[in-house]
Amino acid sequence: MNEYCISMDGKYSIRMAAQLSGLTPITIRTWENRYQVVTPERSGGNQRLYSDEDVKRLKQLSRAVDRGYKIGNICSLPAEELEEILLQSPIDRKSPKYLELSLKAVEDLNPYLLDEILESAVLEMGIVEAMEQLIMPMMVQIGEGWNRGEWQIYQEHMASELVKSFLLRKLQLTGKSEKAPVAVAAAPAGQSHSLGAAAAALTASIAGFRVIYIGGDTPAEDLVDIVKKSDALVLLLSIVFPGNPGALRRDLDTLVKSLPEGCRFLAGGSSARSFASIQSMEITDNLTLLRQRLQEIREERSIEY
Ligand code: B12
Repeated sequence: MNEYCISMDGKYSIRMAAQLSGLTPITIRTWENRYQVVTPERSGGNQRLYSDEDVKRLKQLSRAVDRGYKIGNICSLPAEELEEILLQSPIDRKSPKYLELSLKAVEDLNPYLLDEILESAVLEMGIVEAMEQLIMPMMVQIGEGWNRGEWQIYQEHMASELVKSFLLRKLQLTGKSEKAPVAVAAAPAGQSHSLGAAAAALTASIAGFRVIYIGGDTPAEDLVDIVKKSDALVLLLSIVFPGNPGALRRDLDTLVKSLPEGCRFLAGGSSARSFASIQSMEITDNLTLLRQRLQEIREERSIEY
């Protein structure tokens, strides 16, 4: 087992437990030694192995500490009492200003801190809300700042790469079921803006789809091919940048004509509305609506079968 892997019997390494609970491995070890918050099993090689229950407990404690409670005061509370505390504590009692903190981490070129801030935001807000209210607005603000000459291109690059790896890491952790309907997520030819596609991919995964994330710059004919090969129920196309609008319109026409009849074609991204006249391409303006729409599509499909 390597440090990130889940063991054969569904147990997590300390790295994975840290990632899932929003803590660091050092904090987990300290809490175990000082307060016996969990007692993980050990592998043959004496590595810690955490169960789902252990991770759940760590996550609860982490959320309570985020709200200002001292670990020493809450470590022995039963799960129900902890949940009570979490429900009663206003979410923003000690709520960090995530957007400001994230922008500062980008300004300071600190990808490790940015990653930690995004993890905390996801734990507190949920992944779709964190993408919608923090991660994508942060990217838009960086773009605007760069346009005004206030940010350097390398700051935008660092943020884009970190966000992309963050979203794809989360995607790997969700929606792997072989039986789930398939969604393909991409950005069209000539478009290297792939973060919207990654965000749409993760949203689909949360909505119960098995997602094939392709990324940016994907020709229409290839997308048709991928959809057919994977028997996808949904194609998600992210149109963030108009690029060459004539060529893009031709690609969208190709998709509408050539996608298999059962495949739903959903588009989004800040330039998607310019192509609203295209029939059979459904535009969804944000990720919350996308999640709802995808859940409806899944339900419709299970009624058909
Ligand atoms: C990061 C970035 C890049 C990175 C992309 C890295 C990557 N892997 O994605 C790089 C450096 C490659 C890049 C390149 C360029 N970029 Co750029 N880039 C950006 C930036 C800062 C963020 C883009 C982003 O991810 N935004 C977040 C998106 C996803 O938000 P959104 O579109 O509002 O989408 C929301 C919803 O619509 C929804 N959504 C998104 N996709 C989907 C899909 C579905 C199916 C659904 C339902 C919903 C959905 O999710 C979001 C949250 O609600 C933007 C700034 C901005 N304002 O966005 C500029 C921006 C888009 N880029 C711009 C430009 C000009 C370029 C370049 C031409 C620069 C150059 N001279 O080379 C090139 C073009 C490259 C190309 N051919 O594509 C301009 C576009 C201006 C315009 N509208 O004409 C912008 C707006 C910057 C600016 N203010 O000038 N860029």
